[in-house]
Amino acid sequence: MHKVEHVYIDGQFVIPDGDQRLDLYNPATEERIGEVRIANEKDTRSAVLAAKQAFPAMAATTKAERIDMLNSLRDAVAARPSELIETMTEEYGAPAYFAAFSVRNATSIFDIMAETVGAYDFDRVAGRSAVKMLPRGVIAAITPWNSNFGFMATKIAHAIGSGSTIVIKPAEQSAMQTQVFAERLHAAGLPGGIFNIVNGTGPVVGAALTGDPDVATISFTGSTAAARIIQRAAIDGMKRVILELGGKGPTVLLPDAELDTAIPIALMAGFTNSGQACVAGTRILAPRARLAEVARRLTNETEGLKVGDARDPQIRIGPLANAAQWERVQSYIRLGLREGATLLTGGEGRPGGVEKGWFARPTIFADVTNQMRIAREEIFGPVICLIGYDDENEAAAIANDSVYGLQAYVLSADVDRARCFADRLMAGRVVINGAPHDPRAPFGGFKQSGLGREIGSYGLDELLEPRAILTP
Ligand code: TXE
Repeated sequence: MHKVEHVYIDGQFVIPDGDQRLDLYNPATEERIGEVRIANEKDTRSAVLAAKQAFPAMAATTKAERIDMLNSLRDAVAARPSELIETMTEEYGAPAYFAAFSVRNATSIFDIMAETVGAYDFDRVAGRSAVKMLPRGVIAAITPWNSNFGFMATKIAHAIGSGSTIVIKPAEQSAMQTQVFAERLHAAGLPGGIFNIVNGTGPVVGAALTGDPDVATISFTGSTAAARIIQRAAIDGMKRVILELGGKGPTVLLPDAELDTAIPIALMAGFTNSGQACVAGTRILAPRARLAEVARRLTNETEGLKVGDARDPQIRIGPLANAAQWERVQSYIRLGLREGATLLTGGEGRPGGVEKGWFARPTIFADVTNQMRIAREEIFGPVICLIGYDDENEAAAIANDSVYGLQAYVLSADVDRARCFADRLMAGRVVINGAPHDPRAPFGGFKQSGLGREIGSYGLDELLEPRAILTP
C-alpha cells in the first residue's frame, strides 16, 4: 500500500494541514493500491507565500544561472527512469511505450528550455528605449492525470526559464507519480520556494490557487469545462491565463494516401495512450470513393491490436485511467449507436476474455456525420469515427468544423500536397505522414483547445512582460 503523505513547500517535504485522504486504484485490477493525504486552502497559501518569497531572487537570476538550474533538473529527472515508468503504468494504466516516451519527454523539456534561454533576447531596444523582458510573478500550474509528470516538467521548465517561481497542483489521481517525480526534482538541490507541489482537489486547492491574489499567471492543462471555471476565477485578479485543453483531432487521408502506411499511422494517432490524449486523432476523414476499403483495413488492423497488461511493451492499449473514464467511454459508445453510426469493431463492455479492470474495446464507428455528438465531443478513450468526404474542400471544411483546434494529421503520398492541405487547417499542430514528435515545436490550440502556447520562445513569451526604460 502506497501512502503519499507529503506536499512539497519551500524546498521540503512537509505534512499538510489538510488531513483528508483519497484512495488510489490500479486500473488494471481495480484494486486499491494507495492513498494520498490532500492539502487544503491553508497549505495552498503557504505554498504561494513560499513562491512569492523566492520570486525576487529568481527573477534576478542570469541566463547562465537559469541554464544551470535546468541542467540540474534534467540530470535529476533522467536518473532512475524505470521507477517513473512503472508508477505511471501502475497508477493509471499508461502503456509502457507511452510511459517511456513521457519520461524521455520530461527529460528533454529541460534541455530544450536551457537551449531556449540561451537564445532568448531578454534585453531589447525599441525606439530610444531599453526593453527588458521580466517574469510576471508567481505561476499557479494545474495538471491533469493523463500525462501528469510530463506536464509538471513542462511547467517547471517554463517557470525557471522565465525567472518565475511556481506552485503546482497535480492531478489528485496521480499522487504516486507526483511523489516519485517530486523526489527526483528535489534531488536537483535548487533553492527552496522556486517550485512547490501541493496535492489536492480542483475545487479546494485548485480554486484557492487560481483565486490567490499573489498569483500572477495561471498555467492550466486539462478539460475545457474546468478551464471555464478557472478563467472566471482569473478575471478579478487580472491574471494571465495559459490554457492547454481538449481536442477532437482530424486525421485526413488525402485521396492519394497509401493505405498500407496510412492506416497504422492513423490508428496510432487515434489510440495514443489508449485514446486518453488531447492530441488524439479521433476523426478519420477519408475520400468517399475509398471509404469501404478504409473501413475494412481499419477494422482488420484494430482487431489485431493487443489490449491488456500495460507493462508489456507490445501493448498499444491498456486500461482506462479510472472507473469514471470507463463509464464515460461506454456511454459514448451507446450514444454512437443511438445516433445511427455503424459499429465496425469494438463496442460496449470489456474486450473478450477480460473480466476485471477498466479495459475498453478499441472501437471504430463508420457512417458518422460530423454533426453527431461522437464526432464533436472529446470522448477520451479508444473510440474513432470514420467520416467520408467528396473533395479536399469538403475535407478541410469538416476538419475545421469543430470547437477544438489542437492537433491534426494529414496523410498523402505527396508531402507538398499534404503541406498545402495543412495550410488550410485551424490547428496548433499539423502532423504530416506520421512525422516524429518535435519537442521544439510550439504546443497549444486554436478555439476551445486553449489560449497561448508552450515550448521554446513561444512558451517564454507568455510568462514575460516587457519593461521599457525611456531616457531623455
Ligand atoms: O479533467 P479536469 P478530468 C478531458 C477529457 C476527460 C475530461 C475529464 O475529456 O475525460 O476532461 O477529466 C483540476 N479549479 N481532459 O475530470 O477536471 C483537477 O483537479 C481548479 C482533457 O480529470 O479538467 C486536475 O488537476 N482546478 C485533458 C485538472 O484540473 C480544477 C486532460 C484536470 O482535471 C478545477 C484531462 C477547478 N474548479 C482531461 N476542477 C487534456 N487536454 O489532455 C478541476 N481542476
